[in-house]
Amino acid sequence: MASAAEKWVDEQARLAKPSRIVWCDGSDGEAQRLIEIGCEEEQISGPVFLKLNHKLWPTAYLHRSHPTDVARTEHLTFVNHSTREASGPNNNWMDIKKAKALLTRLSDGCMRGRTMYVLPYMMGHPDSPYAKACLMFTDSTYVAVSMRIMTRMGRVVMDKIRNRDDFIKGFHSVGDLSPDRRYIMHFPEESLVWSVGSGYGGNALLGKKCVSLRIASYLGYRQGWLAEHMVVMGIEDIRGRVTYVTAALPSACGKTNLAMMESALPGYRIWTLGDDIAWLNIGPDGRLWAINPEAGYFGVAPGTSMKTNPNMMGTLRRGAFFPTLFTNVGLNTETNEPWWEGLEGEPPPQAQDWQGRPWPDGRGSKAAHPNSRFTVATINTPSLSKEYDNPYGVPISAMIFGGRRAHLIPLVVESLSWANGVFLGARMGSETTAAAAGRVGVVRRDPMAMLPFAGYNMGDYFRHWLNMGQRLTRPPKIFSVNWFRVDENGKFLWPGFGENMRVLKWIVDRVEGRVGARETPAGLVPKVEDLDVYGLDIPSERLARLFDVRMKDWRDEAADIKESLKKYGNRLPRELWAEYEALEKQTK
Ligand code: GTP
Ligand code: SPV
Ligand code: MN
Repeated sequence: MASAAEKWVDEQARLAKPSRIVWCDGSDGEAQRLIEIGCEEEQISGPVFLKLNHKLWPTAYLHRSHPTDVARTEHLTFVNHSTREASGPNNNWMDIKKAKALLTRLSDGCMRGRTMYVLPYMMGHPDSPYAKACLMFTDSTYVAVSMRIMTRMGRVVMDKIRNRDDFIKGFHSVGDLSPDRRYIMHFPEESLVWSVGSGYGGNALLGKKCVSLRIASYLGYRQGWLAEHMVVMGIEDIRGRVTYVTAALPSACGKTNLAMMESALPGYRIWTLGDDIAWLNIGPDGRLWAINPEAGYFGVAPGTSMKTNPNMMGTLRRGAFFPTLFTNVGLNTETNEPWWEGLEGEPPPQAQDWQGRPWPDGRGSKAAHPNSRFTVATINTPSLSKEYDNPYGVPISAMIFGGRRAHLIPLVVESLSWANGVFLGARMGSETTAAAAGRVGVVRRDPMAMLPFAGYNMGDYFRHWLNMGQRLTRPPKIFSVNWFRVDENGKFLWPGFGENMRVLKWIVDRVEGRVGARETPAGLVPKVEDLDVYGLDIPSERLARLFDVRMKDWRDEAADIKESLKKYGNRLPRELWAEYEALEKQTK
């Protein structure tokens, strides 16, 4: 008898009408074959995969996506619960029947002449009680290969879902790649993602934002856990003790860099577990335990160098796990190497830009798209934590929220309590980046860095956070950070990257109760003597500006926070209004 998985795939294949169906097993040989197919497969600007210089970048291939398909498209992303209320003002919503009729029309025959790759994959380690079995299919060779890097894919998953039907389902087709016929739709009540018309990143690698955040956050809401847009990492101190923390920052705001930072503070180091997504469960000990459900990085290329992120450069050049992909970076045509803005060394004299056009073009255009990325397996990481594969994850002592704010927000702030910490996360704002289509550099509220990713009403999500706190007998402390404050010339006040360890050290010291703090309307900040700036060339006046709290600016900030919270109406927990009112009072 056919399993629920086989039945579902058959049914969808009758709609999509592929010429071939291939069930993938996640093996090395299969990855090799898929790469070979992609190297022969023509698309607009050359083949799907272009082999790069394997002497210098073992296992690396270049992929160019369609020029109109280079970032997540939030305006075309929908979360469809039975009622609009359940999806909330934070999501686009369409009536389920209408949405399915639309998708059915767009999907009818969408795979004609193409291969349907069926991908059984696991988010989380297969032995983890917190992991989820998933099944998606796609007509994109690029997506099939990327999913093998980003998730644990293969036979073990088929064994898990053979006799059950509670796996998370994903339908993906590039369609005709037209933005007019592009929809990334979620049906959380039936754990289904249906994505048509995009082959890029978070729109198409369904295990990532669609499943591990939008679908999973709703599962977490129902089942009592959290799915978050967070780094998971260990901070080892001079005594050799490791403190595990998570950090949520919006897209392209520094998670990957933080997750594998090379410490500028001697005696301290970072152990990497994950750079984008954390699933957090309450352990029998009353602590919060984090796993990274992913198995790869889909990281921002521009700005990545031996200076900013040597661990990532090591990961990319190691090539132990086959293959590594670069998407929409430039190509040094002399040496056949990938190139992007911010990589060390002189720009190549002879190159192609991310669309395959001759570069430099004399007009100062960038070689790499600002949201160009690499896809590489986590196990290649030199700074990989030995707990990476631990099915139970790691116990979390601190959670950090962050944003990209040129003004106002101090370098680091500690909250006063769990509810105050939830408010700290809920009021985060950040300047928009190239990770999503649309304007760049405008401040928007992005609660917990989850605005584009919460798979249900954000008001209910805040309530769920507060409830989680009540169930935790040993809750983590909650902090916020901002690496991006600038001076009057627009220059960053804080050096960032490896120097961020100085801030993490203070956070660990607070967790351990080793240092005090100073109270401000923004929250608790370090006392001047407690932030370790030994060996850092920064004038004390500049340092003080990182903690400047100006009442007038905070009054404007409070007003903006109020507007953003009002959107959630009576779904906003009373406790958060109380927190807001306390803030407002302090800025008077
Ligand atoms: P997503 O993959 O989109 O979720 O992004 P991310 O949060 O992982 O961001 P990532 O670490 O890739 O960094 C994005 C950009 O921020 C890069 O251009 C980095 O160079 C820059 N960046 C990261 N950390 C710092 C920092 O401490 N200071 C400054 N000034 N820039 C940083
Ligand atoms: C993000 O935008 O937060 C990313 C890249 O991590 S994507 O996979 O496109 O979502
Ligand atoms: Mn992300």
